[in-house]
Amino acid sequence: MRSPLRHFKSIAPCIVLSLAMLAGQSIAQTPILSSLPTLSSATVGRARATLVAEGLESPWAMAWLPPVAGSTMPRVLVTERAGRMRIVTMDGKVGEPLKGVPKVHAVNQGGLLDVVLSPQFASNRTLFFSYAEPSSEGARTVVARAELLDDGLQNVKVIFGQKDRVSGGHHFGSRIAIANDATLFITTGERYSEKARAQSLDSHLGKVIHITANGDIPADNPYAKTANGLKEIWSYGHRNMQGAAIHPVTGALWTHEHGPRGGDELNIPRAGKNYGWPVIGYGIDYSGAKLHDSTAKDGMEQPIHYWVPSIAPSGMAFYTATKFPEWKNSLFIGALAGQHLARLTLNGDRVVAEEKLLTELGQRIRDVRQGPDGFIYVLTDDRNGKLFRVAPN
Ligand SMILES: [Ca+2]
Repeated sequence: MRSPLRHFKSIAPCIVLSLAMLAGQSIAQTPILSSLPTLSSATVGRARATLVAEGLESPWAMAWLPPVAGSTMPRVLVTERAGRMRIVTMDGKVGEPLKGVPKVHAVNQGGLLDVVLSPQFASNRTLFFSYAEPSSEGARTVVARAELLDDGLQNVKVIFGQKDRVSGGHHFGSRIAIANDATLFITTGERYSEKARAQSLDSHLGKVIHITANGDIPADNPYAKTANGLKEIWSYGHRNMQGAAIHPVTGALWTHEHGPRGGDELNIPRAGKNYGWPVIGYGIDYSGAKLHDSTAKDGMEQPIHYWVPSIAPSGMAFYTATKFPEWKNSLFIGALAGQHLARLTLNGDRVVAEEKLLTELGQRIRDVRQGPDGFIYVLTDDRNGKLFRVAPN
């Protein structure tokens, strides 16, 4: 016999879904720049979010631009996965798509992905962006450099492309982090169906890539002077990395990666090291089947932090501003499936606490960056994607 409780359980997901839809409608109708209700909870962390702009279709990444001459208003360059870049100003105006963006493989997780500015952007107008590049033999992750004009890109040049072209639309990575010596770290994915290639040094799948701003090979790459592996490889044994940032004190690259069902990881990838996928890990297959014999093995590195269940991390930013002292030594990570902004408290290279912020938004967080004003900004992964300014509450 069906109990009342069981009946409630069967309709509960519908109630939750309806509430989520209502919440989505109320946010969508909120005028630009108006404050959302203060978000606070004793159990899930303390932050508030203010809507800055909306109407971005599946935005993926943002990079802060200097203000235009005669203005102090911050501007941010935003990518949309379908293959568009737009400039968004802090008064909520969303610009027209920039010209000159190459054609992208906008299928499932593929499309236009990350964007970062050259450290010399003020003088050379140069930026770097990653995307899934289409071809008749399958798609691959590439990184291009270009110069930004008022209405678009010029001199677009691919400076890295994966050797492997694979059909389908999963696990392209990718993020770009510029090291203190102006070289580029690029995170990739192993294309899901090709996970064994994450362990192959003759493949660019499931690797951290390290190149110069011209696409040349830095002298400290582990396979720069040997025939044992592709010269662009920095580290291997990764799954699908959608977060990368340079530590503000040590200068080391930090990355995170999606696990399967459980087993998302935070790593500090070192040159020539093996991060284990798909041999070791903390997750199981989506079907529930066992994936790994063990969580550790000689010759394979351990993550410095991992998530079970998965939060599906995307975007990452160290907090280096002085505006909010309570966020000092924090690492912010967006959560897609987890629908929150994770704030990890660090002590050196150790994670000592984790707080879930913005759970009340009920949004998939695709990217997180520190703004020039010392606030944290997030992009939501949605057909009506939004830019929020975030502050402690
Ligand atoms: Ca690993």
